[in-house]
Amino acid sequence: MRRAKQWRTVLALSAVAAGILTAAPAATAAVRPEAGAPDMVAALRANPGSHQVDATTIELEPGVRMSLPSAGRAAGGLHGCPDLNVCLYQNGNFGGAMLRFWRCQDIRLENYDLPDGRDWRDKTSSFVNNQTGNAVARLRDTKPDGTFHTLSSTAVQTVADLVNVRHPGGGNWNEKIDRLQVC
Ligand SMILES: [Ca+2]
Repeated sequence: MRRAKQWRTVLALSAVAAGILTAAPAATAAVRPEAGAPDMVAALRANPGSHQVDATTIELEPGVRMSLPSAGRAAGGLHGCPDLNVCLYQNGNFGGAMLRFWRCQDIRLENYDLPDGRDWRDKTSSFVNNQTGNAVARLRDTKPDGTFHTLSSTAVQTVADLVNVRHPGGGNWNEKIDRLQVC
């Protein structure tokens, strides 16, 4: 009688131990990956081949980076535009997403996408030319027939709202830039 009772107790303890052992791996496997900012995840997905540089910036290709809207972005440079860069902003007053360039090259903005998946063509509302040595950036509005208008910017220049810049083809330069000769 006594022996049978002891046996039942051993079985019960074994069951508890087994429960602990099987529960332990489940607990360690439940570590959750740190979730990225939704805009960051979307920006990386919209630009295949890009990679994250810091909490608010991705590199699209060498010489081309995009910063996401963020309160901390304006901490450095000129409106967040680092030295030697040309920076295009989605919104007026240097707001929204920012696309920046620091190599002399001819850029087609259709090659880069905003976090929402739309490309950057005709999306710029303000810009900063933070290059040096009076470097000239040429911002262009091209037509399907190959003709284009050019807005030349000599460093250092900031334009807070392209609505205020007259376009030679009529109206203003807001949301018309589709190509850029950086320098
Ligand atoms: Ca255009």
